[in-house]
Amino acid sequence: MTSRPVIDDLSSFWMPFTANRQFKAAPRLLESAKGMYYRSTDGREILDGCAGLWCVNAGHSRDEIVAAITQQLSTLDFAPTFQMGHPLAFEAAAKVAELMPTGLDRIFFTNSGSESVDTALKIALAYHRARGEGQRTRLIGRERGYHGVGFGGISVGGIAPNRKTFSGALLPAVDHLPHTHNLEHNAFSKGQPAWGAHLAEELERIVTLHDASTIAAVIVEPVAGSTGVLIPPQGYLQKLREICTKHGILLIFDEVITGFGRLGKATASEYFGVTPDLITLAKAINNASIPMGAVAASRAIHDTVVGSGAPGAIELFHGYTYSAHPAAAAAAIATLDLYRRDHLFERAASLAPRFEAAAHALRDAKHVKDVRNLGLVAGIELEARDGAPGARAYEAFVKCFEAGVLIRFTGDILAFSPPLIVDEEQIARIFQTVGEVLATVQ
Ligand code: PXG
Ligand code: PLP
Repeated sequence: MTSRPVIDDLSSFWMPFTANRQFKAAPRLLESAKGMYYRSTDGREILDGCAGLWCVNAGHSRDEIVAAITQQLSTLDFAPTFQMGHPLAFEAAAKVAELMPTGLDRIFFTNSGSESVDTALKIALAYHRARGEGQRTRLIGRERGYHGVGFGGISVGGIAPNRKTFSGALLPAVDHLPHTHNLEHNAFSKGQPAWGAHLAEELERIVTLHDASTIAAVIVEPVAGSTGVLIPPQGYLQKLREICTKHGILLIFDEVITGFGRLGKATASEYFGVTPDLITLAKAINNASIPMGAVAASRAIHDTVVGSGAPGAIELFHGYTYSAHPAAAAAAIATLDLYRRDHLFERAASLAPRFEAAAHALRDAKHVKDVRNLGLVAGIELEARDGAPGARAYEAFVKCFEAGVLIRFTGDILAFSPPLIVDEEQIARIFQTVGEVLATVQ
């Protein structure tokens, strides 16, 4: 393959969630990808240990998805979905609905996880208002939660640096549950930790403080990804569900990362056997090939909101120009067919024990203070370097990239979430590389 000359002016692109000056001084550029591998502009193959950004679950540049998008763009490039429609929007919604827990089969399309979160929060408020409980406006998130970067998402989110600069402009009526991370009790847990279900009872304390009649919804990631892979303690999500039901509070699972096979089932809701009222989705919904997100709503929520409008009136004043964009919808249909045809969720489930063993083999590696995992996601937490939090994980990330393996890091936590097509040899190589790299990290 011939490489294009590397662009020498990197100044115009203001990069997201990036140390721009540091990056531009020593850039890492990817120019193509196929299956499990990226290729960098310096011609090296990079094994993808994190499915891009937890999103390319079927592996890169899959022919079936590329063909569906190409065909769609030359047939119908764009069509409005405000007071108009196109068939693929309805077909894609039906296919997503099929994979959702029973009853969550009404699908609202967005273009990203952040938009899905804002959409779900707005649907929650609209639902309560349609039922005559418009005073239920308070939203409950969780410390260390990541719900994207919209004002709604950072308000219910719990990652301090994402909030600090904007703290004067966050949504006014928000509270947060405590996070569940505790290495004293749970270090090196395989799968769900035994300790911590009682932390869900903090929701009762918040309900007592504000009164249930003021609370619209609780939003959590069933497995927290972005903050560094926090696995829910056994029984925790069940308890959250019980308390929400008891008080008429909607439960939203943010499944932007866990949706579409990451835990070996279509959703984390299915994996844990806990059904929320709303699920936010994005990323792997169409293998990240075209921006797309969605909210799956229970039929009760949908019917209440849609049933409340006067005949001929718009029921929900919300939507995006690109909601159910034809190319994104075509990509979603092709992707969901591919997941099914190749049994990729089952594959993830059957690889999970091997993945767990390979991750936990690093428990005695230099700097490691925790290893945790579920399905095809794992986190390895490092001791922070004195006075330089995050520096050690950054060094590990750069050295892994140089050694031909792409991983994620956040703070001093390394995160792993390979495409579900990963094989056992590739799993071994990912963690072996990390072990070798950690031995050389300061
Ligand atoms: N909710 C959750 C649970 C997410 O993980 C979003 C919302 C926002 O999605 P968008 O599409 O607006 O980015 C996310 C996104 C990482 C990382 O490795 C995680 C995400 C995005 C980019 C990087 O920490 N999660
Ligand atoms: N800003 C302006 C001026 C617009 O006209 C629109 C949409 O028409 C938007 C923002 C929202 O864009 P989108 O629908 O892509 O979210």
